[in-house]
Amino acid sequence: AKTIITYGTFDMFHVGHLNLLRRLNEMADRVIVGVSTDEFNIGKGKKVLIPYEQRADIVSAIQYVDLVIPEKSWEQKLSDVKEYQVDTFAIGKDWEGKFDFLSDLCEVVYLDRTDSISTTDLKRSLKRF
Ligand code: C2G
Repeated sequence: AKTIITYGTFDMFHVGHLNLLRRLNEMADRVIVGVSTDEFNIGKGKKVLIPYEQRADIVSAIQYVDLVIPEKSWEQKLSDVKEYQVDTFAIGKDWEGKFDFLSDLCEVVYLDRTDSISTTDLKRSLKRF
């Protein structure tokens, strides 16, 4: 059975996230998602609106997702791939090339993003209310 893993913040869950997770489910039998912890996002310089517990709860409820783990560091991808016998690592093309170091351990795939939606745009449009 094929296992695929991805990582992300998944703040203010939207169809861009959903489309990606649906794609992963089409590509593998088991889908694992590393949801970035609040602390890790500070390290990414990324402000999040929704706390980790709630972001992890929402991702866990998505039918395409089999397992949610916390993403606490950049390095954990190496041990996660081994621990969960991952066949493929996949992430959106905004990260193209950044995780090629994993290609010794598993297939590395960069997927098209969904256009015209992002948490940044959602936050900006919310400000207008
Ligand atoms: N995504 C997408 N289309 C969008 C927005 C996001 O396909 N319109 C994808 C991203 O490419 C990523 C996933 O949804 O694969 C999660 O996006 P983010 O929550 O923005 O992830 P990010 O904060 O970039 O964290 O170690 C990897 C990092 O944790 C990725």
